[in-house]
Amino acid sequence: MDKKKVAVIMGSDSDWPVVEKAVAQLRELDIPVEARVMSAHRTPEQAREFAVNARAEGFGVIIAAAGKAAHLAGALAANSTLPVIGIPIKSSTLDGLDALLSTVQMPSGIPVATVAIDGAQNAALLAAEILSVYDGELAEKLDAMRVKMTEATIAKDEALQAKLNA
Ligand code: RP5
Repeated sequence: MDKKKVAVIMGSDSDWPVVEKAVAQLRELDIPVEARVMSAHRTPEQAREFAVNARAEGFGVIIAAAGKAAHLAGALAANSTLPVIGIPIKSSTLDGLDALLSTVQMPSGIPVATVAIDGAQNAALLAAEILSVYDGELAEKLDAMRVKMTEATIAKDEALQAKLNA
């Protein structure tokens, strides 16, 4: 079975400094990724076309990052039954709260799994977890990451205890 790709769509190139963390995480896990700038408002036809064809093009998950009145994730989800993960971007005077609410408050029937404001790494990890359902090798990599994280946190606690008890 061919490896499914992850699409990382951002509303503007100004979102890239956040979005690149998702791309980096996916690459680290050897997940094929394509990153595009497409906007629900500025290029609605291109966004729709992309979503309609995404499954046939070999994508397994779509990540959509947008700020302000962030309709990108919802607009992509409206045109595809692939899982869509929304990243609300902090690019406005409202510190991303506008994007969070615009992304998370989807009507019943059209889900968007929304991560934290600027939560690019978690978006990538959630995409990887979805793909890992049918990919044992990827599941092993995710399990190994968790073990490393646990060990790192325990080491931080030990370092703190050593400092406090010195
Ligand atoms: C949103 O508006 C984009 O996702 C970006 O976060 C924000 C600002 O876009 P630019 O004006 O910087 O292109 O659609």
